[in-house]
Amino acid sequence: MSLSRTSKFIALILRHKPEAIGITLDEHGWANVDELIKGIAKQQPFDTETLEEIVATDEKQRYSFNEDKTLIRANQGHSIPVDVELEEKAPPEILYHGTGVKFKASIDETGLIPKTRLYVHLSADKETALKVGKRHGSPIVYAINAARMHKDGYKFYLSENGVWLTETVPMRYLGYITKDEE
Ligand code: HQG
Repeated sequence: MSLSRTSKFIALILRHKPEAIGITLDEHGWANVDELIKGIAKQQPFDTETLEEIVATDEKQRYSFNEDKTLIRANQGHSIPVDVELEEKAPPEILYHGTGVKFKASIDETGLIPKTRLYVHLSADKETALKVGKRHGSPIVYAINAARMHKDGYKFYLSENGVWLTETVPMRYLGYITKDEE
């Protein structure tokens, strides 16, 4: 299996489904590295070196080890309720959210909600948002008035790998960017 496919499998384990390899996460989202390696190795060839390579080279820097490399966790993206000790931070003026056109009608009614994840995921740049949107078919990008939300008391967090997170984005802070405005 390619490194990137294995990385996606690790994302599934560390964000959504540790039971897929019979392990558990602690309250801060940490998995035991030995257990993770043994669990994956039951299903495909896998060792410490491969894990270290994936953590170092993953294109979105999705994972972190603790200091002595006995524990590993995903930096963000969880659906299981863990506290990864996110840094609360004042956001830039504008943040972006890319999604599928097919969700537009629903979003325009209720604003952005986290669906299965713990947070709504936002990016500091339009290009990243557009890429995220394309995962859901024909994409659209929303611009979020993050500075105003923050002023109004909404909390923002910046994950270790640079993803901005917030619990919900009410409609009044959302603007839709058409292709022409890109
Ligand atoms: C949409 C990837 C209907 C929302 C990416 C999104 C990201 C609504 C979808 C990270 C809605 C959930 C997260 C509403 C929100 N009505 N649809 N009211 N509110 N939605 O996959 O943001 O490769 O959970 O727009 O790079 O697409 O996994 O979230 O389209 O950072 O590391 O509901 O996942 O990173 O989809 O992606 P997702 P997302 P990784």
